[in-house]
Amino acid sequence: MVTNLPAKVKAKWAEAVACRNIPEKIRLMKEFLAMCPKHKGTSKLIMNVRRKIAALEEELERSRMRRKSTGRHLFSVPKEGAGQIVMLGPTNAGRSSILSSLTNAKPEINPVPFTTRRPAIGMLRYQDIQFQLVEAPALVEGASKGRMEGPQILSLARNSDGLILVVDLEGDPVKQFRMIIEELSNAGIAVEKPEGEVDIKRTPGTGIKVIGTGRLVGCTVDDVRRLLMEYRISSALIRIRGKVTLDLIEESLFSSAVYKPAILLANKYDVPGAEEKLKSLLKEVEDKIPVLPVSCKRGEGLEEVGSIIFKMLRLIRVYPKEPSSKEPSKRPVVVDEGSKAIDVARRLHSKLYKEFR
Ligand SMILES: Nc1nc2c(ncn2[C@@H]2O[C@H](COP(=O)(O)OP(=O)(O)OP(=O)(O)O)[C@@H](O)[C@H]2O)c(=O)[nH]1
Ligand SMILES: [Mg+2]
Repeated sequence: MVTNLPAKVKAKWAEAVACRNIPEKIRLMKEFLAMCPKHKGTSKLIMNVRRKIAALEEELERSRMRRKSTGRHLFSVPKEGAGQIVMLGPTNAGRSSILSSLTNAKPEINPVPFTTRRPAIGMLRYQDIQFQLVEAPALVEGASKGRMEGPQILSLARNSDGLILVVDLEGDPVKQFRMIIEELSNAGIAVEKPEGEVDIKRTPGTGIKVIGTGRLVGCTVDDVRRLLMEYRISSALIRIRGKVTLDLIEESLFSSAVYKPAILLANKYDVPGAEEKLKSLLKEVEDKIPVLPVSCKRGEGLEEVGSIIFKMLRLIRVYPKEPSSKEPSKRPVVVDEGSKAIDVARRLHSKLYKEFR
């Protein structure tokens, strides 16, 4: 069991997490690893910490490179609308064509590979809300190891609210899908829905609170408090979804793995032989994520994308009403399915939010 770590090892982890200086943080994490007992229950944790160290070392290397050359910088796209959806796929799969079919954006569409070099952005209207679609530059094998701006692309995916994976039925869609999943998984991004999810946010002054739609399994909120105190965390919001055990909460302290809901668009459904390739793709994907065959050329299959995204983000719309008016507002506030009135208040007005508390 993960929870058997000795107190001084937990204290070392707390020290590493609190440290803001990257080289020093790496040193403390390595010290933690050296102290950490090695057995079956800690193997996953050790793997996660090693991954964290590797990511920090890479970040350090990148910032050194940035200082040397001004050409490289992070892609960052400020969020707009009810959710930011990043489109990922190999070159020429048709990401720009899909973006241009679904939104007002006019990215360059071209048979020449690697046409899109910077994120291209458009807004997709769905009923009375909008989603922000972001076409990431093409993902290549080895992206997670640094190839072709891979780390920047994967960090766009990590910061998104959901993903549209794009493969094409002209090439080998199974191979393309495996490549995307492999690169995402190397970067600690999962697209298959886990049984339980934990998101821990340090929030000074609130104490330990467990929120969200999930259920604690085999433990109580007091057990969670005790566990976090061992890691010197006395104040945090723990958002849970699905079935969450104490082990999962402890694991999430060491792992920066995230889950992103995703759909897979199999584009170029119009080409000869597409039907057969789609069958192999469906077999490969099983029911991990929804697959939608589409053709930008014929304008087919894309109508459902908005409603699928809405469902996949598990959103609900709330129509607030001003006390002075009879009718509710026509502009909804969009929040998570598991949200409470306080979350709506937070989105509406920070003053209202403070008063609510
Ligand atoms: N037959 C067919 N061709 C398509 C379809 N969608 C896109 N294409 C063609 O595929 C080529 C690449 O399309 P893009 O939309 O530029 O692909 P991309 O994924 O954005 O590619 P890069 O940004 O260059 O990595 C273009 O020549 C498109 O005309 C489709 O549904 N059917
Ligand atoms: Mg493109």
